[in-house]
Amino acid sequence: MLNILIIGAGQCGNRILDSINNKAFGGGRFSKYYSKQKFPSRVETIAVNTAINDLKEMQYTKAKDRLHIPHLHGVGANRIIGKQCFIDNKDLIMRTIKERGDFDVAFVITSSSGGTGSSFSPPLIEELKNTYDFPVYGVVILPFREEGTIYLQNTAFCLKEMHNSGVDGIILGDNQFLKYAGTDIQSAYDGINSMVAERILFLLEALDSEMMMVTDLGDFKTVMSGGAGIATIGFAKGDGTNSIKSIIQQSLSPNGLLFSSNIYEEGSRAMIILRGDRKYLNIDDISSQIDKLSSHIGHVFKGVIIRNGEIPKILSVVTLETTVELDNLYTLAVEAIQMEKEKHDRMALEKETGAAFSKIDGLEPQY
Ligand SMILES: Nc1nc2c(ncn2[C@@H]2O[C@H](COP(=O)(O)OP(=O)(O)OP(=O)(O)O)[C@@H](O)[C@H]2O)c(=O)[nH]1
Ligand SMILES: [Mg+2]
Repeated sequence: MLNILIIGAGQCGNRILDSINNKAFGGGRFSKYYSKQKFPSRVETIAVNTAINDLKEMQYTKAKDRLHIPHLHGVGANRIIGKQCFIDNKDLIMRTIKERGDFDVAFVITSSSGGTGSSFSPPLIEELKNTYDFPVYGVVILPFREEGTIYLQNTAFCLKEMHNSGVDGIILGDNQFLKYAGTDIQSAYDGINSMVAERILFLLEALDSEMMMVTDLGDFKTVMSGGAGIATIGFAKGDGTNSIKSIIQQSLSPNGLLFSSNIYEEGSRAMIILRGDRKYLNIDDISSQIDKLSSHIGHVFKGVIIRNGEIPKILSVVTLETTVELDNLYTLAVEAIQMEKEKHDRMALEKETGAAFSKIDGLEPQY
């Protein structure tokens, strides 16, 4: 049995964590009080936030799993304030984690673009790596591109700092790419959170299952250590009639992935996990499809979990060697940083020259 730690930092991280607990406890509003998590592993979840309201909003996560770091109401997307706030509260956060016991693996979930989660996560991962031996993975949600310059620049710095934190791999999800998940922003968030949660749960189950063909934490580590340290997760579900080959392909297509990538061009290593009734899982078909994939991207691990009566579901974890989409995002971020800097310089100049206010220098109000 594996011991797994999942931390959700900031509002986005908290909400995805809550979605994980929703599915893990069975979904009812009160299920967290009376039912046990449906994990094969021992999973500890901790939500960290500076905004008490974000923590209160969680419905499926126990109160003891919510850690409030007192700092007004969030850090307003300011990563400098966020980083200082992490330093000031590091001991409290690390003590809370230590009290939960030993772990085999940890995941830290956050948005890249806000203030709290994006500034807490890189130093938190660094602290975990310095303190413990287990691998730590970041699960990072990228912003809608039209959300503004501050969110873009935060993303660029958050990802770079996380990459340099000693993290064992970063799994990307992208709000922009997944926005079809809902018709308005709230339903898109809910849809995306649910997609990410479902995949993480599937992954946890696969790492800790009695399988017909085994993939384990060791394989996952090998996959995640491939490529440029960036990965994404694909998922697809059969309908009982489509072939296993086509479901595998679907899980690796833009429809199945959490982040835009042509994995046949950009992929470095992969792990494909198939779950369902034996009648859908023809090993020859699976092997030939996976061999085809290996010929494009190198090594592919496969795991098969037999579930009587279940239609097939497939999870694919793919690490990327290069990513055009991330390059494009960094180009946008550089423009955003320049725009903010020019604005800053203009304001500084205006302050110096006094601009509008200086017009009344030497004048007094007349009545
Ligand atoms: N997928 C998804 N994205 C979200 C959700 N909530 C916020 N976001 C995205 O997260 C980014 C904002 O980051 P938050 O996580 O809200 O920020 P925070 O870490 O709470 O930081 P501060 O509020 O600035 O202290 C934006 O790009 C949002 O689009 C959510 O529930 N799901
Ligand atoms: Mg917030």
